[in-house]
Amino acid sequence: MNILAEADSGAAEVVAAVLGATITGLITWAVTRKTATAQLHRENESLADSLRKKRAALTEKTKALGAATKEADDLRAVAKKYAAVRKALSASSVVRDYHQPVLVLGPRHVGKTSLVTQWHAPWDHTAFGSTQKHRFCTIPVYDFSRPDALPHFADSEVMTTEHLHLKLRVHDFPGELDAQKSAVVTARTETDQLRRETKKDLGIVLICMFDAGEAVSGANSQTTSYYNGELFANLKTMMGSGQIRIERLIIVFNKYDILAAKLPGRTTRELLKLCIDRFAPILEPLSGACNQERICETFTNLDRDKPLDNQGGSIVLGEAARGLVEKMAGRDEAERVIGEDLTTTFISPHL
Ligand SMILES: Nc1nc2c(ncn2[C@@H]2O[C@H](COP(=O)(O)OP(=O)(O)OP(=O)(O)O)[C@@H](O)[C@H]2O)c(=O)[nH]1
Ligand SMILES: [Mg+2]
Repeated sequence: MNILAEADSGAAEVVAAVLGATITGLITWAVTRKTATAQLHRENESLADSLRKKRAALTEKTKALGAATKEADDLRAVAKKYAAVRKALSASSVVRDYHQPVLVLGPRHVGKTSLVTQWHAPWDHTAFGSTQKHRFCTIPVYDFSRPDALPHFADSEVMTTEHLHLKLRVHDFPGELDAQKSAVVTARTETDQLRRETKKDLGIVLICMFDAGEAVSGANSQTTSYYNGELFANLKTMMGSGQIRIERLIIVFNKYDILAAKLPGRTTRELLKLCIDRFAPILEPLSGACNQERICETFTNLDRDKPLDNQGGSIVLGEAARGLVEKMAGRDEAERVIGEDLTTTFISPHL
């Protein structure tokens, strides 16, 4: 009996222990599960929140992308238009005229107007009287283009072509002392305009004409008083102060036909030497006014009654234009266009 009772009480203890452990395990499991569930719930909430925020950010970014895409499309359209405008602007060009001032000086009847007319209206052989007042005319000498030379006024990034027209502005004065004042004023105003127009250090071209026939008889009083007038003194003063500059001094011995007829059998070179010996002292007041290499001389025959015998006028024209063409188009181009200098420079050491 006791043995049985002890056995029962041992079994009961085992059952109680098993039950206790089971209940404890269940409680622990339940508590752990609850904690894990809460943790998962929190994590879930946080993830859901993060997802919400990311969705909102995505929506914003999608909106921004749409706006940027639209803006890019608009800009592409503007760029297309701008490219078309640039193309049109760069296709436009600027036309500019540049003038080389040329002053034709000399006493009465030496042939100043004959020279100017041969350049300006070579077909005109009608008789004309003495020139009564200062006149000028424009003579085209050379046209060329410089691509991409100038910024367009509407868009300075667009470069346009410049079409240049090089011309001579030739002044014909009456061969009287009174007209010399007007020649001096013209020299100054033309130099100012030339510097403004070309923005280059260019000067005027002076053509001093003589009647070559006087080389035999000696310079007449009209010739000596014309070149002894204040003209050269005034010109030299202005040169000294930089107000004017002589680009080229061309001494023209006109009426070669008369000289040759008076001294038959002489060569052109001999006749030229004679002219230089006779006329160089008259030009003495101009000495030092410009570099010797800028001084040259040539014969001309401009008799309006014998147009087929006319000679030399085109040589003077080329030399009057050479400086401007060289400065604007370059030395090589000037040589190509005007060609060889056919004048001589025998007089320059005398001046
Ligand atoms: N024989 C000859 N006559 C010429 C020559 N050149 C000009 N003449 C003549 O000389 C005269 C005067 O010529 P112009 O050209 O009027 O002389 P200018 O220097 O303009 O004279 P002004 O206007 O009075 O100062 C005209 O009858 C011309 O036909 C030439 O080379 N030979
Ligand atoms: Mg004249």
